[in-house]
This record gives sequence, structure tokens and C-alpha cells, in this order.
Amino acid sequence: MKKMMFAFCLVILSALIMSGCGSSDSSAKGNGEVKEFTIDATNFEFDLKEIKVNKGDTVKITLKNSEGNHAVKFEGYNKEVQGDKTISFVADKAGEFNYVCSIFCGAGHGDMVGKLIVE
Ligand SMILES: [Cu+2]
Repeated sequence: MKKMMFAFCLVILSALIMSGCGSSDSSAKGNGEVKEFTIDATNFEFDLKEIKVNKGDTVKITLKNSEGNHAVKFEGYNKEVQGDKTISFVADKAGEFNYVCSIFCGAGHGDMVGKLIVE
């Protein structure tokens, strides 16, 4: 009987853990399309200077550091991607948001900007 209680507790516990992860997952699907972009970063420029999506879209961003070491931070969304990684988030706020390099990379660091437009 004790064994069964233990197994039961394990099931409850794992269910709690899984639901906890689910609700805090910021990459949860929006009700729009999934839009994928790759930003190629060099010294000192993002090749993609404008990203346009519709409100509710899931924005998937892959950062590629072709030259130097950069990151992309989406102001207003508080999302950041560093290194050669991919992030995704739901564009649930309409407006224009700058994205900037958030790693101090050198003389041209301030020029590394782009704009996320959510319509
Ligand atoms: Cu920088």
C-alpha cells in the first residue's frame, strides 16, 4: 500500500512540474503564424534592420554571429538572444520596438540597431 501511495505522489509531482513549465514557457504559441528570421551580425551591423509581423504571430529569431560577438535584445519585449541561438516569443504587443546589440562589441556597437514592427 505504501508503494502505491509513493507512486501516486510521483505522478502528482511530475504533473505539477510539467504544468509549471508549460505556463512559464514564453515560446508558447500565439494565435497567429510562426514567422522565422535570421539576423546575421557582423562588426558592426545587423543585416536585417526591420522585422515586420502581425500581432499574435510567434516570432522566431536566430542570431548568427558571422563576425564578432553580438547579441540582439528586443526592447519593450525584454527578449534577448546571444550567440548562435534561436529564441521565439509571441508578438502580443503592437507597436515599434527597437532591437539593439546588448554586448559591448566595440566602436560601432551603438550602430547595431533594428526595428521590430508589430501591426
Ligand atoms: Cu555590441
